[in-house]
Amino acid sequence: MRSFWIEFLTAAASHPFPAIPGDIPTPYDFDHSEELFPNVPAAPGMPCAGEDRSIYRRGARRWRKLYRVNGHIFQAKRFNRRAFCAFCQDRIWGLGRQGFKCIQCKLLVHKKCHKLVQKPCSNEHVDPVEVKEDANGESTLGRASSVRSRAEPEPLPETPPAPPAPVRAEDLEPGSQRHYSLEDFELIRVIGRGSYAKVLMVELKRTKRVYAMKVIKKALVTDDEDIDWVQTEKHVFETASNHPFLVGLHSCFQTPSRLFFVIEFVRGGDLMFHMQRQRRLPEEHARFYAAEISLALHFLHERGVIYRDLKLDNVLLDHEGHIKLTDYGMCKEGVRPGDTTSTFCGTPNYIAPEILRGEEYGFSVDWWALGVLTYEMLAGRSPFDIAQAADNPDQNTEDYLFQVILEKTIRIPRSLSVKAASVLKGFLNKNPAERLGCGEGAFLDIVNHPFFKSIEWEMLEQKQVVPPFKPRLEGERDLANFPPEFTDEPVHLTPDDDTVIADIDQSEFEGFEYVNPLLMSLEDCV
Ligand code: ISQ
Repeated sequence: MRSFWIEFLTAAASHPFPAIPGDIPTPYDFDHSEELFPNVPAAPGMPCAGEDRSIYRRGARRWRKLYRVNGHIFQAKRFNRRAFCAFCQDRIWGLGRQGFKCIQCKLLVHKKCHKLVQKPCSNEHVDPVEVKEDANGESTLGRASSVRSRAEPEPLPETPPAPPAPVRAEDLEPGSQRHYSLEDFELIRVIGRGSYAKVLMVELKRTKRVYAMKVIKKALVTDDEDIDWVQTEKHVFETASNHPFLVGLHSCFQTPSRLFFVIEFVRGGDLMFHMQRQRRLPEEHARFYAAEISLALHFLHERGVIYRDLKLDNVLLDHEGHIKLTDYGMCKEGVRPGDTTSTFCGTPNYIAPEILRGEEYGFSVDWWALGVLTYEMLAGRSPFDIAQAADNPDQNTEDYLFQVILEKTIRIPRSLSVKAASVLKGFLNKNPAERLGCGEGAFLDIVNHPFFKSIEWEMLEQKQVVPPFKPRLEGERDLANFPPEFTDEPVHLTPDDDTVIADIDQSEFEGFEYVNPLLMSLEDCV
């Protein structure tokens, strides 16, 4: 059986991140971190003069697995209604994605039966799918949007169930489970935007507390794998709400057209924003952030979660300067020690070699990404920046970047200390079995690495270590640490379009509502 992948989340490029040309051997000097980048891009998302485009805000992507058998292109599918396997005739039933559906001829089969299908794919009217062989002799499809539009949506039930009527928090008895609705919040500003979601700063009217609100259009997540992504994000949020370095969830609710995650608001902006202003960080600062991130990753790993999307944009700073990881949509849950998975996903610059090689992988991919991020903090550029790449179109492609990640020996700037160079080499080992954090000693190897010698890990986890940098903030609602191209955007949500809503299978979102009991009881104290 040959499997191949579709790319389906597109990058959301925006701010420039100034690259420092070459590895200039500068003596280690704290003042370097204070230099402001003098250039201003012509427009948001455009590179500055002399800047390398390779470090930008980029959206994460997930490449979808498809299976080719006898001309069919099968995709894992969840069936909400009665469906029968075209091979064994038995019913395909139960929760989850038990079935496979050919995206061309719509043949439905059990996952267990799909390799046995003898009947060739009958569908002639579908455009040929662009297929590219990959390094493993497997094939890669073009962008998912084109493929998705080819596959007809499942016929909807005649009257799609409406989402549960929103219940206003005030209308319920104190102590009972209360759901929120959009009317409970005042929308204040846009603070971020990704491939699927927009993030707003909002106020809960009753308490006047400020939250971040992630808004996702349901029409963009009607595909099965996208719905899994929403579920995963919600589960991981619930787990994350118990750790100081992970953003926690306040509540979830929905309207006919949108899903809303109400998240704790983290005021200090993200590391991408700060790196854009500081060129590179002193080792002391990078050590602090890398150590707090390590604790957050270790917490997730211990609970069976691979984070899979560590990058500067996903590391937020709170008002004191402690980190908080956000965005759990790429996470893989339910991974036990030694378990592996194989989905090709992540943000290109941070994708580990084992993912690119198409190998099964585990928690190792997060330690690789931490290596890339720590390199960026210390060197002020990506380890995979290619000098003169901007002049050569062949070197500006994603395939070329992947080739560099797989093959290029990483050069560590000579300005870095021996311990910093050693930790970078440890995390950026292309062999996951030998990578720092992945061997016998696992997390203890990180804790005991000489680069982290000055870290008092227990104090750090209790937020008892004073952060090296305190974001400048004038008041609780100061948005100075958020990119103006977001905060200047109008905050309104476009009115619902009935024709779009008619195409949404609302049953997919049943049970999305959630209220974090811990935060609720805090609110009751207000
Ligand atoms: C919380 N606070 C600030 C920004 C955020 C961006 C995404 C998700 C949560 C956030």
